[in-house]
Amino acid sequence: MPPPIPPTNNALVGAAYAEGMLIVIENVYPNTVPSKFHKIDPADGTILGTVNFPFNGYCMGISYDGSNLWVAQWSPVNVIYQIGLDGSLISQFTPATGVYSCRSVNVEGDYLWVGADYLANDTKLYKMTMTGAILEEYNTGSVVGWYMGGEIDTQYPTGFNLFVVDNVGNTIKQLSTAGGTVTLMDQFASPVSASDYAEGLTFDGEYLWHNAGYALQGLIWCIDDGMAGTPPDVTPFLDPIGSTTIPATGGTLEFIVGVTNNEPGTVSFEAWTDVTLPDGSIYGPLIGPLNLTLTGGQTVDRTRTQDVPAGAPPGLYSYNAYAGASEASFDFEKLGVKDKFLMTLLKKKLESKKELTEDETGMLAAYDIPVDFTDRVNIRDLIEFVRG
Ligand SMILES: [Ca+2]
Ligand SMILES: [Ca+2]
Repeated sequence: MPPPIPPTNNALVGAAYAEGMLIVIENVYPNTVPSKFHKIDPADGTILGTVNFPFNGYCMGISYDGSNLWVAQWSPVNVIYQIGLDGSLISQFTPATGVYSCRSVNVEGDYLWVGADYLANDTKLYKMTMTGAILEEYNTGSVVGWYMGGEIDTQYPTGFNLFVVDNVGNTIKQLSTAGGTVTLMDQFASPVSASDYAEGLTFDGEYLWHNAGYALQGLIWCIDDGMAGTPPDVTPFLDPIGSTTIPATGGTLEFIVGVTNNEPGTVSFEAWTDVTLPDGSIYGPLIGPLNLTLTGGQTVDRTRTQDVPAGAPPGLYSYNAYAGASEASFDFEKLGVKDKFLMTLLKKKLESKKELTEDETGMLAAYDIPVDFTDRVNIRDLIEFVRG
């Protein structure tokens, strides 16, 4: 995707992802004027808007908390700001990190993970409250040489979800903050050329986005983080009401279709139904796809009917429901003209016999009392008898 092209002396730095837009900071030279950020359409690189910061100077890291942006200013002073997407100032604090200059700011829930640089290979990582109180502090010089941008990748579990750009070695690193130390989980080379600077990093819910300082290659990169999205834990169910055997002349299936959210929180997912035909091919979707949202533990169900026309081929079908990554189904059978013919053959065969076994007597008796021969279970034995 093409980036904005910064004028001479300006540079693109940190990146965030907010409301479907890629946010990229442009530091504006010199540091006595406001820098700005671009709102970029990730589909094609179109600049949707450009907003000045409500302060002067150079920034680096930026991250979105679901409502507002958090940005680290490192020159002429080191301040962490919370600002609106319209550039309005909401809050700010001066981090108590001494000679370590805060560069990489990354929101995780109600906390900030802040990477700070003093000298190359002399860096620190802090966990801070949103008012700047330092909760955890780690020496990370042996893990990250110089923090640039970063982001929390929410597809990875807490403690293993911080990705940062390291200017020393030009790499993107996945850090572990679990167990009271910061260690390197994984790393890969930044695609930014050595003559440029690997700068911003953000996460759109599925992929990482990464940009260069001077845009020398004319690209912003979308990078697979190696983690696929996990569908929500939901269970669809199907319960037929009444017969699941459809006469040769056609009929109607009636059933309850529903889904249970097994997760404690609200989830959204797609749900639909279809039918597997006797030849194995799929017909449908019949219901949906519907975009459903269920609260934690919620079950919804509906009674529905499905017409099966006379022209539907005879044989064994299954009616299927899908929700999230799960599936439920029940079998039903469409009888054909052949089945009627078998019944007639059977009756003739039985009537022509002089002596009948007990079973055969029972079968013939079945013709004198009303039996639901549209229920395939009632005729399966009879068919085998005729064939035998
Ligand atoms: Ca970021
Ligand atoms: Ca992913």
